[in-house]
Amino acid sequence: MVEAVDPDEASRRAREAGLVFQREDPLNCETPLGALIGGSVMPTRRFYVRNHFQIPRLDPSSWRLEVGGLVERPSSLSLLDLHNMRSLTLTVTMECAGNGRALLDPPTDGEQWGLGAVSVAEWTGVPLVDVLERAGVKAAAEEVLFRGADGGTVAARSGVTRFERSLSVEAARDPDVLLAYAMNGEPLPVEHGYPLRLVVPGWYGVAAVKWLTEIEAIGSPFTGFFQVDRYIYEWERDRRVVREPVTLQRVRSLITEPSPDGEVEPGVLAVRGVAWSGAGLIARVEVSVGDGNWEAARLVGDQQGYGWHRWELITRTRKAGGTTLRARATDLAGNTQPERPEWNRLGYGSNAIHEVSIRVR
Ligand SMILES: Nc1nc2c(c(=O)[nH]1)N[C@H]1C(S)=C(S)[C@@H](COP(=O)(O)O)O[C@H]1N2
Ligand SMILES: [Mo]
Repeated sequence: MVEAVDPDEASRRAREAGLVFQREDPLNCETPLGALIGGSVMPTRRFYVRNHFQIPRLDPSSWRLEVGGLVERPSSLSLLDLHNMRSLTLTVTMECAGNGRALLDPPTDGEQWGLGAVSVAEWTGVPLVDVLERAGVKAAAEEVLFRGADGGTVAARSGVTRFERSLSVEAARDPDVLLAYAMNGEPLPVEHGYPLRLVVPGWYGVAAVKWLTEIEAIGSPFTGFFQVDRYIYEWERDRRVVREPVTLQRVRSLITEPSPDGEVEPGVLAVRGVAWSGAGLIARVEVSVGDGNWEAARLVGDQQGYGWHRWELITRTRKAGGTTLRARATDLAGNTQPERPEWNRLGYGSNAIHEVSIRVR
């Protein structure tokens, strides 16, 4: 196995940045809600971290990306080779499929994420399709498999399981899927996949394999642990369990201001937040104050690429005392947030309407 980053070192950095801890080892922490507002990207040190295993420390001089399997021209690319290829920079929202899991009732297994397992960054790298074209994916290939350098033991599987995920050849050929080596204009930090990670715009974060070392074109559907044992919705529909892979981020908005349990002055009330969806741009965000009607919030500025859309509603407080703010986003594909999260056994895609309690003085 490769050398691991000292867990104390990684958690000290996360603590200094004010991240909210789920677990120290492997390091898992979320962005504080109030930090989600402000810019169109999240400063890198405050970007949430989701790791299944210890963080591998890869040596950039010996690191290679092996491209093989069902391809005409297997290759081994160095970082310099990748830097010398066409680059693309995209603003992309990353969200863990487990974001909001703590709101599920009854609780499910898995990290009990609040609502901060989401962030936006500007990612720079080589379009994956360019690397696939160079290698020449054979017609017999069905999927492209991405292998990270990290691994460990997992439930009900023997030996060491690497972090591996696949995409269909069609999804992998999307011109915006990146082999990213930079985040917010700097080399990827070790927590976020140094020296190379996949970024799949619109998809839940699990697709974005960090510490990438191998790409393999394969002829049948991949059945690894993180593909079929986890990151699967198990919905109950008509008394039957339906299994469906976790793919696109479900539409969601978050209220970032005022902060939960905050106190506000009577009179003018500014409600602000962010909204995003993997299925398309945000069409509208509506806010309700107390038991009031839904009011349309204003979408602020342009949405940057696949980043989130900031929104605000300037309204008035109704009366003194406790009240509830709710925000509901709808995307251009017509998806809207449900009143209650749709419970599923492994607790993914919990995107119910965000509710924040405040007190009017
Ligand atoms: N190699 C590897 N890649 C990984 C993971 C991992 O544990 N190992 N976690 C995935 C999950 S579930 C998420 S949500 C994102 C989180 O990326 P971040 O830590 O940069 O926020 O990385 C994905 N890529
Ligand atoms: Mo995730």
